[in-house]
Amino acid sequence: MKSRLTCLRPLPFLLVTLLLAGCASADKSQPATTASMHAKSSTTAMTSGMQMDMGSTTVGDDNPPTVNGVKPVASQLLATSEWQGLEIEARTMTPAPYVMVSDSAGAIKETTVKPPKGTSFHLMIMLNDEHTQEPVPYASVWASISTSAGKLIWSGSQLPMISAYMGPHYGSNVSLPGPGRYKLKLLISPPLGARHIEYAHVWLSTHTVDESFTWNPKS
Ligand SMILES: [Cu+2]
Repeated sequence: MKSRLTCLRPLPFLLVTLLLAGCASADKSQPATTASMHAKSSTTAMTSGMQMDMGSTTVGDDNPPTVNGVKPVASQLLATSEWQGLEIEARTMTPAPYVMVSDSAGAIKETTVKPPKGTSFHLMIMLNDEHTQEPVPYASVWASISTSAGKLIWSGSQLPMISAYMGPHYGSNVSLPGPGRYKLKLLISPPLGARHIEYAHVWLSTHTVDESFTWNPKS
């Protein structure tokens, strides 16, 4: 499990389809077009109210930058796993809008996707090289959540997303029926495309993660 902050990491790659992740809260008081690198911001607005098995991590910088008028918010660790040197983290944060960026005949278009009413949290799957802590892109992640009795509650492909504060990850907004114990299943498919040889011979099959977590939102 990585110990460093999950915010303020560099974005070392560009996704072909960029998803500007809604992994922070919009601060209407900040100018929308200004990256106020030392603007007043707070990371104490922990609004998700979730109680997870493995503790929580808050963004620890007392004066983090505000990027494009958006402040960081805390995320909570849901579960961790490891696969051939790949650190797998499931995290949650307050549901937030995100922007789908598409290329339609050369015209780049942004479409804002708001979380549906009743969304429980934004689920983020982080894949990081456990040695370098660099995010591993170009994989695909499918997530499903079931009750402890095995009834499927939610299932979906995780979107490749980027966030100034959370870094590249695979995410979606998730609705649960209420507090309780749930099972989380992840199917992680190999990162496709070219690799430098240090990543030869790893992550060549579909990997399954089975974890459990407790969701206990405060009213
Ligand atoms: Cu996200």
